[in-house]
Amino acid sequence: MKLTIVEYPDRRLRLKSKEVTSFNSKLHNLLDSMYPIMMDTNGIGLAAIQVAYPLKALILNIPDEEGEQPKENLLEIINPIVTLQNGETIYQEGCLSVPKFYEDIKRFETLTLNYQDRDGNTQMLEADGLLAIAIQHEMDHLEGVLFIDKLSYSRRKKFEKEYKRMQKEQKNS
Ligand code: QAP
Ligand code: CO
Repeated sequence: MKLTIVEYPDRRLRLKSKEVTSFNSKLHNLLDSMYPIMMDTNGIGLAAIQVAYPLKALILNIPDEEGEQPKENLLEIINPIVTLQNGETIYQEGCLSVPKFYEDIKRFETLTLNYQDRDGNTQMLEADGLLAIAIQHEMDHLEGVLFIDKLSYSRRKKFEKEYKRMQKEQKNS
């Protein structure tokens, strides 16, 4: 399956993703195709809507202590539901759909999640650190929310300015 990353300001990023109901080869094909595009673009997380599929599916591959992302660490999360969330943490986030822009975002520090794996089996996950942050970022995509939506008015203006500047630079080259 040939996939491309949907980039801001594409309206598809605003769609609300639908529950996955069929855990069939089509879903497996989509998940299998999301992994290489995430790795090729230096991502750590990718939601299906970022490759134009409005489904409640996301993948995560958080770098380990050595900064490596072995495929064994790949998490595939379908139909996630947060059951517990605690604390506060701030991290400088980015997004494959909003390239080259990074800003501090406040999130919950720890999370407990129920979700399904690619075979439809129910799983539970307790997350903290970068994994907890990444899950919240990717789950926002399922609701059509981008990290730039969480910026203060002045930071959002800063983003708009930088975005317009990058558009002009791309036109001139
Ligand atoms: C979401 O983001 C995330 O601008 C995943 O030029 C971000 O993988 C979770 C990326 C921060 C937790 C903390 C962004 C790659 C990758 C860019 C990503 C870029 C190239 C973003
Ligand atoms: Co993102």
